[in-house]
Amino acid sequence: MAASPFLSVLVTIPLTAPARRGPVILVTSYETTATTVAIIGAGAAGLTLANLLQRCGVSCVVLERQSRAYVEKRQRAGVVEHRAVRMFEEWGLGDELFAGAPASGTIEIRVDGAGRLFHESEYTGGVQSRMCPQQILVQRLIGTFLDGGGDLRFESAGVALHDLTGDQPRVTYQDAAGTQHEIVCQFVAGCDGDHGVSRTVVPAGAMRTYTYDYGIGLLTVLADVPASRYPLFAVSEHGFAARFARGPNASRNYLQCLPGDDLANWPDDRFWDELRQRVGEDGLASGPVTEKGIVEMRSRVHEPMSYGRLFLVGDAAHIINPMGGKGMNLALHDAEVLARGVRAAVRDGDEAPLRAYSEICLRRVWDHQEFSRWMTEMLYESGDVSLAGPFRQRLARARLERLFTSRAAANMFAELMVGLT
Ligand code: RFL
Repeated sequence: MAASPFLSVLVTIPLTAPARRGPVILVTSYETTATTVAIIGAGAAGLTLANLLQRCGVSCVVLERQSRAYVEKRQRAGVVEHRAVRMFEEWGLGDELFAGAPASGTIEIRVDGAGRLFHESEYTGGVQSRMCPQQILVQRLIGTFLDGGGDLRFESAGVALHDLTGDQPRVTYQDAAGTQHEIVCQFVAGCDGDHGVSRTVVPAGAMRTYTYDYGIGLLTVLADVPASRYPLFAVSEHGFAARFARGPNASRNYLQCLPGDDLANWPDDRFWDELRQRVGEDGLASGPVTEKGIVEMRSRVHEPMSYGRLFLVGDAAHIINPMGGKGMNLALHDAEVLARGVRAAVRDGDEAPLRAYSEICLRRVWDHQEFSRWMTEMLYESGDVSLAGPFRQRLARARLERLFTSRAAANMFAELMVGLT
């Protein structure tokens, strides 16, 4: 169903007009589009929602602040969990999105330089996640949406949300040529990440925020050098380190660092030396560093994930520390729950699924927040004894050992990693 553009005019009369020349009338013309869902943000969440709505014939317009080139290059996550792969397959998008994406069924956990492989698929009945760098997923989601005639507007500036508690919310913005636009819709999907505009319009008191600060810093380095053979988690007295593939010739590397650490403390040479020491590989090859940053290990959840006809999706509603690789996967889950809710409301006049949106999503969000915290404590405390002391270090190592000695423990870990439930 295509969006329908028409033109509307907003007349603004200033309160204090010059007396002698009569009132000045400022005319702001808007190009107006009517659609069912206005989607703010073309990240993993917004683009997934847009594609699913397109598949069920519900019109939508996607507004993205950045350029297409920018969003198609932004590298973050690397693994799409099995549940999300299955979800895309069920919506008929599996082939387009995951062509050539290898399965991800084994991880390596290295303690003091001694590595052991954990074959997730042994505990999941052979079910595996897929390795698909986030920017590739985004590129493909953009391609499928546009190929299907989708309305996706890059470089949309000054997005503002209006009338969210009425029957007909509106979204206004300005395009790159300076033209003012207005989208009149039934629902607004705030898919604009943690620093977007959508959540900021929710009045104080209408939403509760839960925050957890791990008190740890995490240096993340993207480099043009292949990763280790398997996703690698390394634990040692020198601190935590991890390496993951981001395509065949690139890797995202992580090093535990001090909270509030400064990037200036991490010249490339120091980073590579420290990585070699922590993974116990003197010969580990270095390569050109393409991005470097420090992530504060922090998690946050905003409840409920909706306000009036605004629905927050993905990072706009919750952020999770990178341990366990759940941020993008939660965003994909939210998007599907919302797509189903909108479809029921539009097609069947049934708004009950939309009313349940927040509750359904939050169940998974909290489950994965718990997993992420559990995994973070186990891996970080197993290594750096200064984090929680020698007694807890021994406890953390016992917990880690259990993954290789208890089938029940291994099942739980594998299920959560792969996103079976
Ligand atoms: P995104 O991807 O941030 O997309 C939001 C989009 O909204 C746009 N936007 C606006 N557009 C219009 N008007 C405005 N006012 C706007 N404000 C913002 C932005 O330009 C952007 O295009 O949020 P989304 O879609 O909810 O997706 C969430 C995921 O991106 C995020 O959870 C993951 O990247 C987190 N994450 C990881 N998740 C995983 O599942 N596995 C991982 O291995 C993983 N690694 C990572 C990560 C996040 C990282 N960062 C950001 C610290 C590694 C890193 C380094």
